[in-house]
Amino acid sequence: MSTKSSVLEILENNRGKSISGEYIATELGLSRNMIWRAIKDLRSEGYSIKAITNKGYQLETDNDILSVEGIKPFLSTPDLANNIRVYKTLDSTNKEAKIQAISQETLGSVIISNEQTQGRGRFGRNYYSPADTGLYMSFILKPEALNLAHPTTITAYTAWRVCEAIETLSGLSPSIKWVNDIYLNGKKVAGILTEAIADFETRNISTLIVGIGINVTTKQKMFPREIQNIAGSLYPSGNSTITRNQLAAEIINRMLETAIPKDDIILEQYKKRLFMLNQEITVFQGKNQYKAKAIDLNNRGNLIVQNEQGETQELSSGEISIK
Ligand code: BT5
Repeated sequence: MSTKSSVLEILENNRGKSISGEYIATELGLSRNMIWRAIKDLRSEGYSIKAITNKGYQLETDNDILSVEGIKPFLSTPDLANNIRVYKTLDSTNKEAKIQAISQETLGSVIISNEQTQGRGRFGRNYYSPADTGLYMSFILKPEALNLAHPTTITAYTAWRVCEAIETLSGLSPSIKWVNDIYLNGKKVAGILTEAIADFETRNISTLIVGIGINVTTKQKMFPREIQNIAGSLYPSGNSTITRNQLAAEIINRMLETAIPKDDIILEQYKKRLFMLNQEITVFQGKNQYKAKAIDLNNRGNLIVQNEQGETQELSSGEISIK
């Protein structure tokens, strides 16, 4: 661990409190001068650290820079931090997760980025991922460790857990649009992209990559014109009561919980937050589209709809939009 990282860990653990340079130096077995240099480096990276005479250094509470050190104090088990990698910028955390999964076969790893230059949605669509105002993370998961009857339930599981993390920290009440969108006040504030790495010989899924993108403090006018009417964020004013490190930790604690509940519990929690049941929707499937009513969710997480002729259909993927 570098000096800078060790100093940051102490400051993050004592966020908002003053810690003397002498204490930090003794704790790390380093000189006060080395601590001062680390503080200088951290400041140049954007951390606001107050130096108070006779009291020491204080990391101010409004710092919202993503880091492993900043996530760690909020983890249910500090060891989870060993599985987390945080980047300033990546093309896509899902892409990086795939590369790391293939090269290292890591289990339960989490890739997080402050920005994505080529954030991806489903069907090759883009996910707008500006720096500093969003949280972009991908989990590398092994299906056998998850013990899910249907691997497709992982998207529902993630949507539930992300909503729950947001609810717990912020008191906001997000809801879910089948299959992978999280909404707040009629705007999409988060999306989930689940991808699988399959074994060519056995055709079994060897690894699941679950990507989550959350707009945390992105202001409405920041979104590109084409998604102005669709996208929103948890704190559209830009003033957040939570940090992205806290939110990341809250999601990691839930996603990497040792005992994942059975599929029926996952779907019950997912369905509770689904906002489209009993509503008229338009189903888009490839080039076709038709009007229908969303009736129910089955035990695989498929959406049951009834078309205008009264026939019911089971949608396992494809696109739906609400009229
Ligand atoms: C999704 O796809 O919503 C999945 C998004 C997953 C993003 C995460 S970020 C971490 C990880 N790494 C990645 O590269 N991806 C994952 P989909 O349901 O296809 O929705 C895409 C559509 O959402 C776009 O066509 C836009 O209409 C809209 N959109 C794009 N960016 C958005 C944003 N930031 N917020 C809300 N809506 C957005």
